[in-house]
Amino acid sequence: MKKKMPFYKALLFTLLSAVGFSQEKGDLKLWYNKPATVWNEALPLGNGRLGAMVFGDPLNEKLQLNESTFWSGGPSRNDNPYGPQVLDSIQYYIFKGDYKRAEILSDKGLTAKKLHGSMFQSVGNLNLAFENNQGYSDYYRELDIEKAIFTTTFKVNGTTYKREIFTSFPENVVVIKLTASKPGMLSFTAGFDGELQKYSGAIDATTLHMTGLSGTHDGVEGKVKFDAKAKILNKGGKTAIEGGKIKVSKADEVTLLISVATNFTNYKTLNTDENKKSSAYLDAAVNKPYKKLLSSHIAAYQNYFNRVKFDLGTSAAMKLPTDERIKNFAGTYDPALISLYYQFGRYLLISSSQPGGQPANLQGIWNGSTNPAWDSKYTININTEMNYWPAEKCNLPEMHEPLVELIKELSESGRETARVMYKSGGWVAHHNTDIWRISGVVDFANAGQWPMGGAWLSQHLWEKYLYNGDVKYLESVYPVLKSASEFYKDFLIEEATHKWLVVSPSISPENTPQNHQGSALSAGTTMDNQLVFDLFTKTIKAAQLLKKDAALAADLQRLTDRLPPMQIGRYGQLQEWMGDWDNPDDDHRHVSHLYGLYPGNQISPYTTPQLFDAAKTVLVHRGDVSTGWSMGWKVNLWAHLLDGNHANKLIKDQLTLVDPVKPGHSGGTYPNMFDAHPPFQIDGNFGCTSGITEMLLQTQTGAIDILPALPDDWKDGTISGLRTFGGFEVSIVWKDNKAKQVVITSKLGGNCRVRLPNTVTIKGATLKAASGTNPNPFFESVNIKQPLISPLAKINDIRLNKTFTYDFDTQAGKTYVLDIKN
Ligand code: FUC
Repeated sequence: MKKKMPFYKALLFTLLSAVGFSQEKGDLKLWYNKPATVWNEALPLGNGRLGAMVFGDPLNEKLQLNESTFWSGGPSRNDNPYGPQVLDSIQYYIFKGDYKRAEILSDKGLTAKKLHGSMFQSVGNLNLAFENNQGYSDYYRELDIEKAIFTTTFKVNGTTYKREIFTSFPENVVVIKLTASKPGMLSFTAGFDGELQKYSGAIDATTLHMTGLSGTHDGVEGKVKFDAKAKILNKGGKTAIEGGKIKVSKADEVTLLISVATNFTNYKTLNTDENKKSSAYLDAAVNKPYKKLLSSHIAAYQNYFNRVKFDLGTSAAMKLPTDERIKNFAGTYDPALISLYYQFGRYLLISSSQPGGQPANLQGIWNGSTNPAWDSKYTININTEMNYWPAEKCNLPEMHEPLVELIKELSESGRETARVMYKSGGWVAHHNTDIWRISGVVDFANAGQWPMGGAWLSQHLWEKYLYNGDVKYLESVYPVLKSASEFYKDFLIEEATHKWLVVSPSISPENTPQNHQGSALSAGTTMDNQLVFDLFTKTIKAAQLLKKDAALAADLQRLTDRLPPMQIGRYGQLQEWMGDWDNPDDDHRHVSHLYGLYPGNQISPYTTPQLFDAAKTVLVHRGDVSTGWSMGWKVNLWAHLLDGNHANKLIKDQLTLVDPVKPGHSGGTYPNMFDAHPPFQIDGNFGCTSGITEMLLQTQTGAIDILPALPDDWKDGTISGLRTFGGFEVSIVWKDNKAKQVVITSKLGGNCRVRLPNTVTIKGATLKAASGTNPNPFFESVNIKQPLISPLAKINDIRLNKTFTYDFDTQAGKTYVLDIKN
């Protein structure tokens, strides 16, 4: 039976048509008129466990394959046991201002002596070498992100060829369908290859087989085994084994299924039978008709993808291939490229992070190398967190689950690290982790001596609760939150001047203050203080909600009151460090002290106007163009500074075409829409998707803030299906830069507070002018009762005076339509 469209969707639809919107077909495709010749032109497919980069070359098709658990090494740890012997001295030298000595000692006694993180590695490639495709014409290649399908078509001597490829979500195999417009035209040789292969050959005339072993790295022996199989299902023609490959001759149509599995069971155990596992996936898929494989894949994908629709309008620029659109973007009006890039971010998260699997790493799940940049692991001083900024608000909460699991596991290994390295309770992690959940200090002190990874990751645990309101969920993560707080309860140390409690030794990721002996080590950096403040505050709230640990909560409150305040320095800037050491010419990519502005909510124009102004000064000093992820972060930050035009400027910087072979130094976007750090790093994609959402809807300032940072260029638009704290789902239609209608569905009931630039009317509820704190407990108003030092900044009230804030009571399951009056 066909389901009736809910009334609010019908209403939204009518309104959209009235204001002239129609999501044109083709909006949600990346497409090209030539095959990929290099990796950053190839197009990504993924189902959370398998990743495939598809090149679409008519002569030599290549699928570069990844499996999310294929990492170098094996279960291992990297704690430096000399920590307790050096810790007191390091803290002493830092307080004395002898930073260099502290750094040297830190590298000796705290930095890992082996294993600076394992590498996520490529399994290898499936290659299809075609015999008759020379001189092809009418070439077309696309990635349809509405269906998660790659297609290429071309013609050779009057025959049209088509390849359709996807990584099936329900079946866990890669599916390739080759067709030709005339019978008997498909002749090719299929074979696997891979740098880490142990064996590659054919089991029989329709089954390819490759096995391999992960690399030995940083003194840890490679112990992850993979098993890859490809089954060839041909209609017509014949197949034969030829030199370890399979030759297909004169087939009418061919379906290939690729299965890859490893012996990984969990971060401590490698005892899965990879051969059996890869065969099981293959055997289950082999008997299903292609049409079924296709439809079940699309349905599973769309279950996530279709929840959010975004339309900024269309323009003639869309008629060009995607790489040319990126190249032209700065100088053309191409709003649909922004919505495409936005939805591509959602596509990438669905494709690289599925419940029950590994979280998206530095490259999501796509890595063509066996020795990738920064090991393609998890950098948790910004990058991993950024990957998950879009998850909840862009209506992909299930995609957040692998990160929650990683945090739980990291809290287990991190407990040992806290004990061995610092003789502290609770758990700690530093700036990197990997599939083995290492939690020690990697690289060198100036980058790695940052005992805050656990504090930042833990914010995700609490924030998920603010969206889902699920007390059972909160109970399941509470021990991790509590234990993260327990670490700092033991580790904080009093500094002599103000008697503040500070984290030491630490750094402000990965920046070095001027005149600091070239050392980054210090105590009480602003970001650390903000993170500990948030961690303690959230742990206290969770404990109260769950009616647990009253004594601990009281302790944490006492400690919170003694944390250093945020400070405004001599240039009117928010200080990055405890001392006024900032350099206004510093354009470092990390803007760690702005954590408090976003993703934190300690700085806002409504409650902390001086800090808001000081944060803006920092961002102006740092400048715009930087690495990909840094620009992605700045989109969010300018959105929280309520400056949509500046945020839009950053989107333009991010959507600058980067040469896939010679990328240069600044960040941007590769032809395949992957973010360029450079090199490729996926955080920039996710950061920018998050930032675009924050321009249209914010939820962290005690209210649902509608169109808080709409750029002048985004005159008309619509977005639907966004989620906010308190379990609300929000759709917004705007015209001539003004909100026209807001539709809010409540999942949990309770007070709904909206802030809008216009007055509104509502049906089915009574609007009241809002005053005081939002009574809805999921909307946090952060109370930073901390003294400001030298408050030079002026009060900035740019939005407060121009908005209207309403409260109305909601019932769970009901939808409310707010019509804008003017
Ligand atoms: C952090 C950043 C780098 C890079 C790396 C993976 O160290 O400072 O820019 O993104 O992570």
